[in-house]
Amino acid sequence: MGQPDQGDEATTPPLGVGMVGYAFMGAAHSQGWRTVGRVFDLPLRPVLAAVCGRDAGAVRAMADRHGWGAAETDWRALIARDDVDLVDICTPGDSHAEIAVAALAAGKHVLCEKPLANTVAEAEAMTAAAAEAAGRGRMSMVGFNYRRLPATALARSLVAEGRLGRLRHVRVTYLQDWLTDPRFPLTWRLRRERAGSGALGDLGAHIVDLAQYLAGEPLDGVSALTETFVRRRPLPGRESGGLSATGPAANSRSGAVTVDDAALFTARFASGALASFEASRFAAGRKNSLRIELNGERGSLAFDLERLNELAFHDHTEPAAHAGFRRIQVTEPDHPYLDAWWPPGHGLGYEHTFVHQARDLVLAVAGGRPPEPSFADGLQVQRVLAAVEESAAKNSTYTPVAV
Ligand code: SOE
Repeated sequence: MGQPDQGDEATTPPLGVGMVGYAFMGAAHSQGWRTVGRVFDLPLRPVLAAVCGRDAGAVRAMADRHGWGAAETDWRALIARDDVDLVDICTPGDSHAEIAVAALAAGKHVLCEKPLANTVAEAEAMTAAAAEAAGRGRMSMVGFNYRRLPATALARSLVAEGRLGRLRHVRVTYLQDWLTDPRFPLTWRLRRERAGSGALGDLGAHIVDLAQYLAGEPLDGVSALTETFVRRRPLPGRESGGLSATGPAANSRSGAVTVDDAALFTARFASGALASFEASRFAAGRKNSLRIELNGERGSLAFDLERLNELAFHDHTEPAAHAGFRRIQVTEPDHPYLDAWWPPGHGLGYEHTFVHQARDLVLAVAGGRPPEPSFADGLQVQRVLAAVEESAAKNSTYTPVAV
């Protein structure tokens, strides 16, 4: 078990990684840690030291499959290991704060999956711990991985260069459809005590961060609607049955869904630019569809995760006769991250965002430079999510149409 070290073992110091959690994000992060040293020349050599999960058999199998040197069943034992320098938290949100604060106190660097936490209070505690740890040279970062696509990184540079001019609009949607079927069981993502919120925290966190990152400024306020379309679901581990002539197979044991299925909100940036956000798990036919468009006085940008090697750019300063959105293939060596990969025209994928995330964190740790997005950035997103839930609960701006 264990993996051949990446990079030149003789001269490149190791950076021992310990990961807590081993499901979808655990697999994606493993791919990133395993690949990054084989693609990028780094000052530190990531070593997949240990992975932690409660099920001993499952975490051992995962360690074998993904090349982790050891398997642990207690995250406290993992952060105590001398061969772990950086703790990567890939668990549901209800354990982010406890693990991150303990890992930082133990002198480890920390990467924490999004959203940073399940509550603002937890995110504040994590941010305070991260600030204290930074004074000891320990870095911390939140895993908003969609910042690390070449196309979104290019979009950020174009906005920062002023190619859009004064921003007027940002409109962004993040749509999935895995909950459309009412028979999907009541997994942890549908329980507030585990996930903190539903589509809002899972998908909405990504698009709030991405919108603020690309705009280069924070949101100032929101007005929101949220909805839970299916309020009870079959408990996991029971045959939910298939659709039959009489509808979903009856299942005597079901539980309450305690999070949102969809969140829609309008918002205003500090500069006065207006924004609209939509996050849903009921957009039938949309599997992992994130689309964002920015409109400024001098131009517009549009990105579609389903065409993630492309960026659409419209230069509004060009004569109207031949202006319009042009499709930039973001695969040139001088585009972000691309010089380490393939020749122009050979695209990347979703998994490469985790390789780039690992690269940027390793460079920050080696350079002693706090990475972005920081825990403070994650806290700001958490505060936007809390404002969305408060607005939706107050329902204050919702005006019924007169009949
Ligand atoms: C939700 O299904 C999910 O896995 C998110 O949790 C991830 O953050 C996103 O990248 C893909 O979809």
